[in-house]
Amino acid sequence: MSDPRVRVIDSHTEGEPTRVVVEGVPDLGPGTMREKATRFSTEHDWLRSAVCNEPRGHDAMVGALLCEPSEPDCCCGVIFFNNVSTLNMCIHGTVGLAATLVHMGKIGAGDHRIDTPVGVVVARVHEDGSVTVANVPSYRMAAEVPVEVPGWGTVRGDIAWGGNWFFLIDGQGPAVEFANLDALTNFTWAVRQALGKHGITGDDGMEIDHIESFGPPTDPASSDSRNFVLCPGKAYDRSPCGTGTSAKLACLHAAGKLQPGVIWRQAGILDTVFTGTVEELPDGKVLPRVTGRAWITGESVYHFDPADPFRNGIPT
Ligand code: PYC
Repeated sequence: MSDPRVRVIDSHTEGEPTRVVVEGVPDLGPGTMREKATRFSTEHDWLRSAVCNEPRGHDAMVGALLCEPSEPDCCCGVIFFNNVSTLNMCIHGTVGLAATLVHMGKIGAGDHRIDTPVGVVVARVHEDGSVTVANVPSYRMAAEVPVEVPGWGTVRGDIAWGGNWFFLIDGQGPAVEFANLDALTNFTWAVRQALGKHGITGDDGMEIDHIESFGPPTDPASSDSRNFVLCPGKAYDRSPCGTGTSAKLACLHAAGKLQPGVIWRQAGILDTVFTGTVEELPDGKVLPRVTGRAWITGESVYHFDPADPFRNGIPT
């Protein structure tokens, strides 16, 4: 394996890290972003692991591969990934990517189309540096789906698509408080395993790999709800999770609890907030718009010593 020069720019979005690979991106060939993501997984998975896993990363790290777009009029394409696999979509990562492109002098305030494996999203960079992401169409697939979870009994949740598949639980399991991180991780991990065991999936048999538990806000003056989101690699999202917020917006709208244009303030477990709205689409889905802020935290050039036993990261 040759030693590529890989350069990354790190940021965090409301607490959740994003590491954008800006140099050393492998040639993923022609085709759609979905095809490129598959090629990245099958042929370059070592790079995903080297970027996200220890010793360079940690289990909460989300990587973003800056690619050539496949769709017209996009400023770039992106493939998100984490400690275990590629991700369909990531909104905190899109906010981090937009902040990174601003930092690099590649974009400024305004609308920027970004090609992802699940469709084109639009990042609007505001003058104050915050970013609003117009996500892919989102929808609630099923409401109040029961699943038997060992140790927890029957847990009910909504299944929704917000760019990833989510199981949304409200008012069951441990209280959504920072002091309960371990208990929330154990609970949501048990729910995820139970969904898999009982064959409960999203549309097209896609795995529900994000579990979201909701509780009341810490301070109703600053948010409407607080969540805990378990990501596919068992790390919790430090931000309120933008695709999870999109799924929540779709569920609220489907339940008649959120009208188009009305702002929902979703706090995460660290009490940072994403704001979101929905626009109704003709097919019954909604277009979520989610706003958050990201901060650049560092830049690195990586070395890949062939003698390093953990050159490609320590698998999670
Ligand atoms: O913000 O969409 C998001 C996200 C997905 C996984 C981690 N963050």
